[in-house]
Amino acid sequence: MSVSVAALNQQFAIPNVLKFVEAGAGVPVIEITGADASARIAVQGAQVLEWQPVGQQPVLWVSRAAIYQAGKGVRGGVPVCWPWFGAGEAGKPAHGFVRTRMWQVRETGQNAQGVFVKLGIGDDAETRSLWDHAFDLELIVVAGKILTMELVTHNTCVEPFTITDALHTYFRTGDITKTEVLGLDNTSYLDKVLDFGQATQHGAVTFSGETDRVYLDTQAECVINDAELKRRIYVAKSGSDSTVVWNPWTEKEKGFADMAAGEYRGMLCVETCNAATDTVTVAPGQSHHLVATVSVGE
Ligand code: TA6
Repeated sequence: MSVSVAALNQQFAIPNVLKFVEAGAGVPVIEITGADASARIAVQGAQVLEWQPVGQQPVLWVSRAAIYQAGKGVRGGVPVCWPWFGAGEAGKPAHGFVRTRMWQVRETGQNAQGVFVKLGIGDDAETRSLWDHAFDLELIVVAGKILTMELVTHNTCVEPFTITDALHTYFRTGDITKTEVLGLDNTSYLDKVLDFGQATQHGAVTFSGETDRVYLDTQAECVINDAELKRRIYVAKSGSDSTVVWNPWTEKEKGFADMAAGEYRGMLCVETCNAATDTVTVAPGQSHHLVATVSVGE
């Protein structure tokens, strides 16, 4: 059940700081203009779309061909992948089912770190037909000088369940061929481009073709070194044992109707997750917190 933008503004708007707009039919988006940063968050999928600290260029990437429609995730920003990362079982959606569903707005406000929004979603007959567990899932976003995203899985049923999950963050870069990702040196990874063959990272991750790697058993902060824009993006994390690095390059880009030709050169994903063998089992009544903390520096 979707709530109107007018009703959302009535209950959750913050004058001159936070408002709801319609980005497409049935696609309400939160627009934040805080003292330290601006941001946009789609209520559908609890998908952070944009974050731009004052004085910085936009940090997240969204395709200029992105499609804003009910039931479809936006190409870019931070899709929430849950309760599985990657291809599901046959007939089930890739990256789980919460990124295309309408979440509830639960709270908005301001604190010392910035403007915060809490969104939530629970199980229903449709989700149980895809994944037969009771749950409550929350995303808490704080947009300020730093962007913090916390995905909280609550197990509200009587048996444990096991998930994989991701904050699938798309970052803007000046030129992917002049970009490197630091922090994964000597880390084992599964290379999706080579049929998930196992390999070890040596030095920085650089890009000269399709890159799709699941780095395992790593809690490291990653640094995106953007030589073109002369900036570094720091991606710290907790509650995450995997990091995925992805760029579709030219061929895969062609396969996305919601990605324009050549856009691969200006983006990359560094995803904060628990993927592949890095699964998370949540006991009844317990919770799991997946946190990504993004900042920008020289
Ligand atoms: O995280 C990398 C990846 O799994 C790629 O293999 C590619 O499928 C990408 O996610 C985007 O997936 P999507 O379902 O959003 O098109």
